[in-house]
Amino acid sequence: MSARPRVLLTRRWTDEAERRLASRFDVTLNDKDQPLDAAALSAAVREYDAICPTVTDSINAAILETPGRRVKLIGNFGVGYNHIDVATAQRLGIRVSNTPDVLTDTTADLAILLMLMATRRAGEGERELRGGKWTGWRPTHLMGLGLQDRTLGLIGYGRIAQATARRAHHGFGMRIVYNSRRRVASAIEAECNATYVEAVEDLLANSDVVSLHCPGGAETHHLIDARRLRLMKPTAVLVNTARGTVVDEGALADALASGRIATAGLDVYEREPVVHPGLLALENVVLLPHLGSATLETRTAMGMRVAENLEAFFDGKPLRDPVV
Ligand code: 8YV
Repeated sequence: MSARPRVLLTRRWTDEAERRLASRFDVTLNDKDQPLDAAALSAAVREYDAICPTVTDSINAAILETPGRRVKLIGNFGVGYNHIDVATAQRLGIRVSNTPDVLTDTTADLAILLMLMATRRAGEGERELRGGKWTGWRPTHLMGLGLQDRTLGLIGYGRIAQATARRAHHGFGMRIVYNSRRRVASAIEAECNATYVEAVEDLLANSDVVSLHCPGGAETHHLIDARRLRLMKPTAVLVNTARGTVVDEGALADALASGRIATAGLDVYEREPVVHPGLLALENVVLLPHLGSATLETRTAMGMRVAENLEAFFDGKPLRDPVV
């Protein structure tokens, strides 16, 4: 048996990140880059000292409780860890780490991209042009909504929301309001002149753009449902770079189809990679395939951050990014 800890990467990573892991550990790569099924994840729990999953792996209680368990650390590739049953991991003494910070700016950029694409009808325009349906310039063609002096309402005000607020406020002149479990320090509010709104309902009613930045999981499941969508302005835009489960997709498709809200920009879905057919049928929604952190440098940095956590753990040092 190898003296080096056995580590499984459940998906392919960037070359540089895979090389770093392989230089220190006995690494198994997923050559086909297909999501692992429950049987393969259970086998991994028995066979590896550390598993490095992504959002496409459901590390639930049944997987973690696999008899004959060898795994000691789940080094998640990503900041969000709603696909891992961390309470069960904690109970079993399995450590869990994640990759905060390194994807903050990249994901905030994507929130802004969705905001601009949705408000300026970029997807509609490109489909029209590529479909050979563009008849030429005219004053009333595909008119959108400008962001200057509009109000951006952020739900959740962690790292990514704050980075989005900085771009929107200092770059586009937007007013910033936010709702989160806890009000942030006044120095953080001052950076973007952000106003805390205690009730989600008030934020929805008063925002031109609503951008979601809360974690996924049971607590935020369908936080945006039919009732709350009805509170939004008919001209409003909903942006989701957080987790698909935060929004009731069926209710959102209805709200967009009936014009109860104007448009939406989505990067995440309730049942990825399946997208609600009601959304696919609409022109007034921008749909991206979970690209929030998808730049070469960020995906490498995420892999390096997982490596730092694994190295610390197997050197007997504190985890850099402990979840539990
Ligand atoms: C990742 C993300 O690409 O880090 C997260 O929480 O949503 C994405 O940026 C993906 O989740 C990796 O597992």
